[in-house]
Amino acid sequence: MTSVKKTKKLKKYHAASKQAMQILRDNICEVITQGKIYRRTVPSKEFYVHQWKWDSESVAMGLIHFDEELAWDELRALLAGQWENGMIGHVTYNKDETKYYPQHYVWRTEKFSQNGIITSGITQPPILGIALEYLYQHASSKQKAQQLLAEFLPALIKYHNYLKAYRDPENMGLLTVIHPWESGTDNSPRWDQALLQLDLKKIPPRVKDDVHKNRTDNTLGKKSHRPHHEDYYRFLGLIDMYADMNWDYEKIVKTSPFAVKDIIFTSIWVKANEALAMLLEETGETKFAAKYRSWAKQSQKALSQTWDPKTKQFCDIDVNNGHYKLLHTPTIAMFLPLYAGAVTEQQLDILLTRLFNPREFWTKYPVPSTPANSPFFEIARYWRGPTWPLTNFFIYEGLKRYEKKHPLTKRMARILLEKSLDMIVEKGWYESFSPHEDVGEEEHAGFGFGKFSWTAAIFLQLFERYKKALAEEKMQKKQITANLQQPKIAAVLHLDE
Ligand code: 9WN
Repeated sequence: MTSVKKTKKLKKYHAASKQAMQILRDNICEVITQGKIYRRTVPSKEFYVHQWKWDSESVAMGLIHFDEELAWDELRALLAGQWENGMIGHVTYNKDETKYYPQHYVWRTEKFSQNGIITSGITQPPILGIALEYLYQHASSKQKAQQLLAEFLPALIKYHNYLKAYRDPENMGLLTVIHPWESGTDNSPRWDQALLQLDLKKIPPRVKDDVHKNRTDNTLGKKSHRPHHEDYYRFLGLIDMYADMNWDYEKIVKTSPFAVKDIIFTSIWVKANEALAMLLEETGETKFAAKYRSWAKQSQKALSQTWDPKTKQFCDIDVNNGHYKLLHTPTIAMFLPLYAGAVTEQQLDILLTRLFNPREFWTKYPVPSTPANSPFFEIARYWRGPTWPLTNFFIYEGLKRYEKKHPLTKRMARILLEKSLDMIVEKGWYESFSPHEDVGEEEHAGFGFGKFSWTAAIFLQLFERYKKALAEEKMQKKQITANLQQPKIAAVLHLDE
């Protein structure tokens, strides 16, 4: 790219980053509970009017680039609803809002609420530690950041201890999710097979009636972008079953028809433990840090063992009823072990061949959540096809983690970075995106709800990385020019002698 083109692009991204900041500011909601004010960013005012855990953790990492206080407040509001046992709900509800389905009462979790804050009874991928480390690294005052660590670390430790105790009861290093919503990739084909174990006939009619009468996502949003009714029966059926078990996680993990070792969740868990250990070392707690480093190492090893040589990919594992069954449907999940540093050289070769195959994952706007040539691929339906900025962010970071191990990774990471930014700038601030070129047809645009906080926050983070990459490239160019000039200078000097 010529330097004129580069400058033009930089200007375009810069203007878009201003829009991203505005979206984040506009999506902040102040909620007063028991006399305390909480500032929370909602994913989109069009539908998602509460606080979502992994959205919020990503949003905090976007906010830190222009308003530090807002960034810490975001996590503060999230942690205010943490349960006594350490669980952090995937949704922190605003009781005054009714737009979103399911509403708070569906969960029957009032008795576990803290500070009067009602949350769901399931969690989401554990980005919290990664977000805390990011905020700490980007804080303008190290002294203040140290104080903030003292405030936030106990909650993070409690959350990690909850996950280890209840989601890895076998101590095998792989974490169990008990609901597709916990994985964050709700209707991904990765769960199709496991979900079949929840017999639709066994779901109480009142649960199905509730879905029929009260579901709002497919009326406020486009039906073709959203999961099917049958998915919702199962999503709500599981919630009802767990509420009947009084949210006893030991029992739920043992007996639920949906209990799966999730490789996305576990890959993020590895990074989050590395981050927690680093933060503990920063505060002088070296011995304590070793425990979380060992959890990260254990999970790294366990992830590498989920590789299936037949299908040549990492696999989730269905652990329902104590049977361990690999789930083979190929999805974006297979690349997350890169982020965790759990990939051998041979596996890396295979993964890169699949990632850079235009028929599978390397589309015009990679990386689609389901391979473009898969029989399960549906261009606009949520996690069954569209490209999502957050998963692109993880894959980008994963490729960077391996940049010294394979000549292709650095170049491809750089291309993915630019394609992700272009996708958002060209298609808009949507929830997810068509992996194909926008040729003016609806199915090639952005999908889901608009003015999306997550997309804005990831844009800001990716833009930071883009600026850093440009600066590095400039330095390298300078270095090369200097090296080239070296012999000439020598020759000149020689002549002078
Ligand atoms: C259920 C908020 C959330 C994301 C999830 C995404 C979607 C919720 C829904 O929206 O899930 O949690 O109602 O569809 O799948 O990843 O956190 O943006």
